[in-house]
Amino acid sequence: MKDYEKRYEILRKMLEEEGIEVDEVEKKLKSFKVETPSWGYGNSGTRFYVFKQKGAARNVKEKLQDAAMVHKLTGICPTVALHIPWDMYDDWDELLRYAESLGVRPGAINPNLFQDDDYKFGSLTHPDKRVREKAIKHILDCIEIAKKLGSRDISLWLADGTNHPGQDDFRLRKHRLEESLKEVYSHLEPNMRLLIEYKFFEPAFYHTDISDWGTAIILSKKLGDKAYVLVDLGHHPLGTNIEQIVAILLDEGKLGGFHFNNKKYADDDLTTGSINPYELFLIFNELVSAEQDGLKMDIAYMIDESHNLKNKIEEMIQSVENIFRTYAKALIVNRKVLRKYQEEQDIVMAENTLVKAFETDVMPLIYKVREEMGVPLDPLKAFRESGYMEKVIKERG
Ligand code: PSV
Ligand code: MN
Ligand code: MN
Repeated sequence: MKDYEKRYEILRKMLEEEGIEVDEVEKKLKSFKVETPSWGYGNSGTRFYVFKQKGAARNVKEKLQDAAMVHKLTGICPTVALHIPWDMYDDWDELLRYAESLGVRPGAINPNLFQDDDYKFGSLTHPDKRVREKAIKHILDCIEIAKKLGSRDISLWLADGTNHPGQDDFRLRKHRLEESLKEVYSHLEPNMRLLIEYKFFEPAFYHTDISDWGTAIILSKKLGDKAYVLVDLGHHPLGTNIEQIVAILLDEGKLGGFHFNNKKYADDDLTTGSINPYELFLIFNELVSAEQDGLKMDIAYMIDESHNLKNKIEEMIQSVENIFRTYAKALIVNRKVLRKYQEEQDIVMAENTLVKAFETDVMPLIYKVREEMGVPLDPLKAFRESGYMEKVIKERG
């Protein structure tokens, strides 16, 4: 890797000859940020079994430590999504100071409306007003926590749905949901945002109340300017064209955030970019295209993964790497040429323009950016050499 400068010069020249502004690409890469999830650092697994890992974070402070390590090595993960009550803490000011002392900050706050007997038949959609009020109260508590921590976004994923035809009335549930969300929305601070996450099934197996982006955008449009849609890459039926959904949400000004992961079958939460890297590229292609066309967008990039088999910190670094590299590839798409081919209906060359960027080895660009950011060129290698895991295994047991 030491000779990356030579590779960098060759790549830079090649891109410049194509008319790509390499300085601009590097600037974009340096300002890219992706949030990691606290729940990705603790022991978790499938409903079949949790394989406990030595040294896995046991509480919110340890999760912040691990997230800070990922940020230290990658330079692009300064915030950590928190999940309440999993990350409940009795002194938020102290926790905020602790996070800052590690070099990170709390990011999106994720209410938990699925681990409580009361939510068996729904939370914000529940037929019983008492349960709906309890769910609303929980989100309002999360808004208070967000205010204390200086977090802007509330990421809302609901498990609400039914398992059996006839179990409840779709439209009544929709009305209850809208009413509950309105109440929640009215408590957001002016700078805060509600990110509405959809998922087509699971844990509900017949219907889910917010099953798709259509439902999520309807809700966010009815609520107002502080409500956006959150796209989790694992939450669509197989074969769904996610990049098209992204394009439409961007065009409507309603894309608020991403939960990155990858799926093979359902909500597998596998390493981002590990199953279908080209799909990830096509998604970033839409994001970059919209940005370059001057669309107003403010997107919270977040990872939503929790791993049962791989070392959690290594896996997070691997995901961050895949995301960063794919973003770089989308940044070097020759958009002028692509537009020209599109206008001429030269389908083969239009497609090849995308494939060319996708197949370009952008690592020299990334090494250059990392060098200038003062982070290791190979974060995974640096992690393995750091002794961090050995240290926390000793400390945490
Ligand atoms: C459940 O599907 C889920 O993975 C959603 O994607 C949420 O974002 C996440 O859990 C945390 O609540
Ligand atoms: Mn998610
Ligand atoms: Mn999920």
